[in-house]
Amino acid sequence: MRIDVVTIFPDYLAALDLSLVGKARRAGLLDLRVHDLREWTTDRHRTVDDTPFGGGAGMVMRPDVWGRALDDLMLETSAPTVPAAGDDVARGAHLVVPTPAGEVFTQRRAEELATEEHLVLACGRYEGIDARVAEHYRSAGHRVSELSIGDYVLNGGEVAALVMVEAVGRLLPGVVGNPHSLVEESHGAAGLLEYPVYTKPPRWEDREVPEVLLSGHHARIERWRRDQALERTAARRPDMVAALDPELLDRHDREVLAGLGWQVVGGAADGPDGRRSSARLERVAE
Ligand code: JEE
Repeated sequence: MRIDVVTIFPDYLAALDLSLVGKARRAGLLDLRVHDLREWTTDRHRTVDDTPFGGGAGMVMRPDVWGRALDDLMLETSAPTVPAAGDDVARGAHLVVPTPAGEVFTQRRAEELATEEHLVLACGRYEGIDARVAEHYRSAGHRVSELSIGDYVLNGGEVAALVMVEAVGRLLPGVVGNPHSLVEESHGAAGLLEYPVYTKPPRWEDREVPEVLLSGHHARIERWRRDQALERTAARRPDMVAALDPELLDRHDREVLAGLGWQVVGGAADGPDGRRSSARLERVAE
């Protein structure tokens, strides 16, 4: 996979030389290039921003500078063709624009982006990038994703780009040494938080590792971990419990969740007018 990152702070992306992503680059699995947007300026002051039309605080990044940069980088691989309605052919690079106004970047989005041959990440600063840039590349037939890494405000797109490159990079074939870890993750993606993990020493600061983990009883360990995952998820992420598919819960799971105030409702002829409703988890009032 090739990833181009464009930013006015290329040094911010230096962390991508390290660790897993750095290893993937050295192994030739990831061709990652970081570019300084100012290389595409034409004036003496290397200006990338201007005042917002309509007024308001702050500055906005100019579309002409971004257009020169992205034309160079997005057309470098397969040229885009304006697709016919319903056409789904490859359209050159996929443009990713981190923005606080974007759709949320999730593991699913990371998995989708990991299937692309070429990503271009456009890191904005100030109040962001002139809105015509995303529109233009979309109408030119490129895939364009405006994505936010979460509900908090950053000063620019660089940290979000780091997050996205790391999340996508580790999904590339051959990057994570042990593909078993990725298989376990996609099980975890069945909708629960991870169970707690422990290592040596077995006693530390008067705290013991839970006895069951030292027992060697594989089935009991599995059940204990599942219970811990259910308890954690109920305590920390009730939204994830509500989104669980009850079909994937065994009787013991349901008992644990009932003890935490969650019950399975529906799934029988108990919808409005006696119609069958789909089963779901609901918090019971206490
Ligand atoms: C890209 C510039 C700074 C700060 C206006 C009005 C927005 C832009 N999860 C995420 N948080 N922040 C970003 C992100 C921030 C960026 C840029 C990404 C480019 N900035 C900036 C404030 C505002 N605010 C009130 O609502 C919030 C605009 C991001 C991602 N991905």
